[in-house]
Amino acid sequence: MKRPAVIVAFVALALFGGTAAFRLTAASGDGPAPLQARVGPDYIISFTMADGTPITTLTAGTYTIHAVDTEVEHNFHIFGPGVDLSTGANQEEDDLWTATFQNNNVYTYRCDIHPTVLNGTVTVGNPVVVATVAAPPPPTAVSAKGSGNGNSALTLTGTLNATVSATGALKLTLKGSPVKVLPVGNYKITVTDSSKKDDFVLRDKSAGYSQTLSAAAFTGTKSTTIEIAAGAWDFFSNAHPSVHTSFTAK
Ligand SMILES: [Cu+2]
Repeated sequence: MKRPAVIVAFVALALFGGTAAFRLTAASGDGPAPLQARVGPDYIISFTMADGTPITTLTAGTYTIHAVDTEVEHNFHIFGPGVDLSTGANQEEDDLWTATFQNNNVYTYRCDIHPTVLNGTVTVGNPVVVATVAAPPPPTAVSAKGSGNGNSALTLTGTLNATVSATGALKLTLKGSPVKVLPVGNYKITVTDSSKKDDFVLRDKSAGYSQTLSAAAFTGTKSTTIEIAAGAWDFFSNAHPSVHTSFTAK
């Protein structure tokens, strides 16, 4: 068996000049050089081409793997779709494996005893990566303009007081005075609602947007932070929407 192989190798060297890869091919009999799977000495795991180049990607196909496990305390385990090969955990080994890597998959190799320290992956083709969907942010107070809303870093321009009387009269005041012209900015609006029939709706007429600050059935006090953008605003109750009070923000 030895003699014919050596003869083939010499003939091939004469013909092609003999690259390192070719010599390995000739030495192993047939097919491409085996991939090198190695664990140990010490805390080292590697999966490389015959020339020592680390393998991170691989073309789908069938390969020979030369697995060398030099430490009793480690093993080399490679697994993924169609592949599950391992050296023994309590022994040293020198194996030749055949593995078929399927397209568009990720394969993992590791020491099963030290999986978080000794591990690696090989990507074959273009596997679909399932994106981790971030949890939606917690709900925050609503802004009439949809910006700066509920942000704790928000700079408040002022605090407005809104009231709904027991008889359904609505007021919006700043420092005790009815709001007629308001500087543009972010306002905390505290609504005190004493009516079970009336709501308090704040409307940005320029933007065509309205927000209910206090629902009809609600009585009590609640606060909302709202960005008041430049334009014409008013507020009213849906119990009697024809009665509305306007103000301007600028
Ligand atoms: Cu280990």
